[in-house]
Amino acid sequence: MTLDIAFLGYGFMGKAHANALARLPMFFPDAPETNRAVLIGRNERAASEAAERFGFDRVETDWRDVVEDVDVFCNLGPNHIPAKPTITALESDVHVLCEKPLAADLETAKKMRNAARESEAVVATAFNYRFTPAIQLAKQLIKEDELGKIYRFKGRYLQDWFADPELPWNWRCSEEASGLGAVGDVGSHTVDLARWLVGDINHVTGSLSTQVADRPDPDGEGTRPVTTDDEYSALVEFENGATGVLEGSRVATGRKADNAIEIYGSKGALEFSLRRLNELRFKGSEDRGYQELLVTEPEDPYMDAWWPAGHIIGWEHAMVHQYYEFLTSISESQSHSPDFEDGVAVQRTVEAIRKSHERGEWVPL
Ligand code: SOE
Repeated sequence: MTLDIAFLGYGFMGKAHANALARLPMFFPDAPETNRAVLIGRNERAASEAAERFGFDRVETDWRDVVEDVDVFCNLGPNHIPAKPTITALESDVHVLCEKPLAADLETAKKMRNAARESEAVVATAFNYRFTPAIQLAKQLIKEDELGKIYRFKGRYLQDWFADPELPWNWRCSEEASGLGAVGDVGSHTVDLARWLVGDINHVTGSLSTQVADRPDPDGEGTRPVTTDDEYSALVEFENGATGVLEGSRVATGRKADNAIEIYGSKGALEFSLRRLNELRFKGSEDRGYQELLVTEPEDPYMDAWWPAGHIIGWEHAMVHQYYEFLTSISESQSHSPDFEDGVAVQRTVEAIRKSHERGEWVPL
């Protein structure tokens, strides 16, 4: 079986996803075969250049001409684009992988989730950090009860690409196009890891702030208002009684992609940072302090596919693992995790953080 794949979008995510598909057959020979069939983009010239570099057969400028005719549709565009092409693809049982957050708002995300429930297709929300080997090992340790009862989760994702007030206005500054700001973008990843590793969240309280209120208009003189948040902080309560502290920013000067978690349980604890993504810091019940586990042994998740132990991997490898799991779910007619139910749960959580900010009180989920 060769799966014909269409991408909508060819920016950072288009490049990362195309790289993952290109690497997949070399390192995971048992993965279903894929063909990078169509790249969809409104600007034909730019899309054609990207298609050539990313290894796509052809370009289309209108998603309507494509999404029902391929086997897999990957929606990698800005947050306000996703709903229609995704729903149309699902109505034809075309498998869909959608970048996070699922949509610009919860109602739209639910429509996408409902379309997935009605469809025979396999769906994925691209919470790629789950597929980092050290995070997979964290999940295993929690499953094996090495941490005992989990008391607390701490998670942060800090970036600084908006710290310069002269950065021109872009779609992420617009509530209409982006929905939420930092809380929806980097916050989605932290909420997904919290839910996946600890469990469902049932109460949140939080605050948002916009540090740079106006940015230079990219199309002319003057400035345009920023209607999304630059940073958020939240406290959360999990159904199982654990508590959590979450933080995210795109104006955290000096922090480029500081995605980190800490989990504390009755027997053990663990710590992960994307800055040292091949390592998991773990303290088991018999350990006096933390051990620094280098997660590159052949028995570590996904690592026998790559290099001999100690030869580290990078951010992009998790994207390869994500496609390995998603495409294998398709070939085995099984559901994939994270799916659109997870996408909606995360969207509900980040929107509840915003509601809590507006109301000044805890919000139940
Ligand atoms: C920008 O903040 C961004 O590209 C996010 O949208 C991604 O989800 C994150 O992985 C990297 O940074």
